[in-house]
Amino acid sequence: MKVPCTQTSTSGLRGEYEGAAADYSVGQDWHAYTPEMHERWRRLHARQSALVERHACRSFRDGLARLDCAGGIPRFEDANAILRPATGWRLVAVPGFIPDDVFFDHLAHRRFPVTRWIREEHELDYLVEPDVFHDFFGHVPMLLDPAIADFLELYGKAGARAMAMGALEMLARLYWYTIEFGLVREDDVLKVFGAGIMSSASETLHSIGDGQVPRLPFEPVRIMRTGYMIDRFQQIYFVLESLPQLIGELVGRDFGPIYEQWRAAPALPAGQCLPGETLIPFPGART
Ligand code: HBI
Ligand code: FE
Repeated sequence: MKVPCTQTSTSGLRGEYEGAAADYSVGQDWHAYTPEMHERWRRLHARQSALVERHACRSFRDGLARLDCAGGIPRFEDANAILRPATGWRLVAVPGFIPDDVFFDHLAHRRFPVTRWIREEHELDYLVEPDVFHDFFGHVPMLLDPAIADFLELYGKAGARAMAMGALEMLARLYWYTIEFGLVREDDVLKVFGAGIMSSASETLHSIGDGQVPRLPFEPVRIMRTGYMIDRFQQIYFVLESLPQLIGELVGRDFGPIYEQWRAAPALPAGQCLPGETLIPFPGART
């Protein structure tokens, strides 16, 4: 089933939205977490850290170590004491998925919205909505990387214009294939930096270990044209040569003409390569 890639209303979502502020922020209410919830976090953390050790990029591993959050669901204010002096970012608790414009405004001001609820026992590997494990474990370590910190602010600032130009989907794809499902090459080895991969054990192994799935070099316009699905493994991945490449190729670039050229065009199917495209070689690939 194909699921639309941007959510415009909070109805049908799991969080408790009543009582949230106009910017959708809420208190984390850390004391409301039960011992079972903390235990679930510890298990998720233990399982993912083992994979991270082998497959995550250096920045993610360093960031995760600095956050020291193996023992239970972390207090956002403790993370803020580390984030703020490092890259100027701050976490705000939210009830779950929030409207695009509100999400962009937070990012534009270096505030990262983190969902406060934790997934249920039967959905340990992957769920479609973000929960505290995805948002915190997947995203927050990368907020300590200066290139990602700058990219996310830029993304937030680009949001209003993309919406005004009817090109939100194009911008959302850029986020999806980098911040959520991005790979980076380090010492000629494929490493993971996307939060959507990092918070799913099976997608971690698929993204770097599957010999069949196409992997293309990072190219912003190609990405903005590429569709995606939110409820299955990705059918294509894009690979950065370094994290600073993300910001290097986008700062100062005018997205307006790109939006105008492509916004009415149908999305390229995710699994399909274009003539002349060269795949990133995969060591174990069968041809
Ligand atoms: N809200 N909490 C939360 N997390 C997201 O990743 C998120 C969101 N609202 C909008 C959104 N993402 C995307 O649709 C935009 O990046 C386009
Ligand atoms: Fe996410």
